[in-house]
Amino acid sequence: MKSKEIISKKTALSIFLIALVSFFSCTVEDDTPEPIKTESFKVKAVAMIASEFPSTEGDVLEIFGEIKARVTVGDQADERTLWTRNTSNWEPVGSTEYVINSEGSEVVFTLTEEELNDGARIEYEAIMWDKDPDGNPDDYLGKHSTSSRAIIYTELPNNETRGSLVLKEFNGITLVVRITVEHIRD
Ligand SMILES: [Ca+2]
Repeated sequence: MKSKEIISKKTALSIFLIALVSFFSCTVEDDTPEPIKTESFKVKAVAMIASEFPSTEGDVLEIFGEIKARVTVGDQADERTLWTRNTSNWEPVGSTEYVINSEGSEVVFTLTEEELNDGARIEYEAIMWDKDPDGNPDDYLGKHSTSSRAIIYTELPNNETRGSLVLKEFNGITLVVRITVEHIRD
């Protein structure tokens, strides 16, 4: 009788310990923070086209400069270069679309829900010149940038939003840079 009592006490103790352990493991699991909700955005430099340029320039402009994308959260900025050329590796851009599609021409930014609600912005910018092959100063075509609250892209009905940067600082030349911002949705 006594040994039976000891066994049942041991059993009771084991059950109690198991219950205690599972209680604490449940508590630990409950303490695990919720995964942070994020949204991702792809910014892509798509193409360039010279919508206006004098015939004295020939069939194409000799375009060089830089296209950049940037995400800002408060005073923090994450900037990426989508396209860059200099005076010696310019690209021919005329009245038919020059498709960019080069390495690095699209980048993905990921923002947390908190950053989106705190006013995170998506910006893109282009600065361009047309090379002068005769050794005269190159023609500065201008600099243009746009900036929008990133959360706007999550509220639009389409995943992809088209934008354009128009550079027309130099008289008689208009260069358009086409950009897309895609809100990556599941
Ligand atoms: Ca030129």
